[in-house]
Amino acid sequence: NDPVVAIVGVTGAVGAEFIATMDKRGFRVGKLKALASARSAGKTVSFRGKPVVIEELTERAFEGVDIALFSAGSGISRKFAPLAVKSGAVVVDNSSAFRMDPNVPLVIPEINANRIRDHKGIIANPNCAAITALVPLWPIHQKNRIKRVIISTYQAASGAGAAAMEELLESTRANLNGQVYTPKVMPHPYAFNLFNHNTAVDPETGYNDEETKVIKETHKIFEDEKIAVGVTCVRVPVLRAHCEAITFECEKPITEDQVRAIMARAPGVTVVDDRAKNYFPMPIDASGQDDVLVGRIRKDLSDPSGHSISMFVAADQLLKGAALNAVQIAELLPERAMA
Ligand code: 11C
Repeated sequence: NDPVVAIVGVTGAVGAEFIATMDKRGFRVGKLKALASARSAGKTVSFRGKPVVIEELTERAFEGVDIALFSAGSGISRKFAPLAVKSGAVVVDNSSAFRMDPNVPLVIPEINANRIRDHKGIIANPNCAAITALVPLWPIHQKNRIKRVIISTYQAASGAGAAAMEELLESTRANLNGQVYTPKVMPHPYAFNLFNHNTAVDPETGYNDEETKVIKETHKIFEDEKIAVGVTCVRVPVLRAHCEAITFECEKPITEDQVRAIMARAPGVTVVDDRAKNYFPMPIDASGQDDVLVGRIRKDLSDPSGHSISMFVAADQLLKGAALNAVQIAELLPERAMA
């Protein structure tokens, strides 16, 4: 018997990608339960060519569910994930609700798939800005420990959900038509602009929540509390796929050729690094792709000791940053093998 799979937040941008990713990867599903708020109950989503009626997310919605994929925000996860576990389901949660819980594995399969077996019902999917940086950094860290990394993000609208994507389109149209557009989703005008990531800024440290997540999640996933992480997270007017400028310093000297060779073999990475054509990772190329695109691999000239490298990466925030990573985790669940 194939597992009964529930998707919580099926009408969201990640929810739609859960369905597409399971379909694309041939993920075996006995029955799909499409769960969302009462507002969407009764509507349908299409899965493998058949309509599935959306049900309201309630406390009893998880009866008979084997695997539950959550992407409906931290509040929903905090309330309903424990209920799903109580009903016997294994939860793969996209929110930040349980990521730092020591009893919850925080998993990027290319890095720490072995942690999945430690789960006690919930496995957390990391933040997308963290996934995008860590997939390429991990194989380098394995060969030559990274002591320090500085990450600057260029984050797309998709990270803030379908409504933010719509706001980017609408406000751009309004701008081009000479109309005034009042932001509804984002805290600032989005068209032809960029701004500090739209999460709360800690009044003491000046860091926004997204930056704090990247720092903490790097330590947990790499199981290395000592790696120094500096990060600046910025929202840019791109529809889909995050980019990041990354500079890292290793314990031993490292050359760009060594990094290029490691990247060429790294799981989940495609090298896009053509200096002659000035062709490097772009969100438009990363969109719809599973891999993190890595390029602009070059010596960090600010470190004459030869221990530091800079690079530029792009990854589809809705896929590797969210739905794909979660489905990859679900594929490795023993519950699935037994079902
Ligand atoms: C963004 N990375 O682009 C966020 C979205 O911690 O899961 C996901 C937030 C999270 O805004």
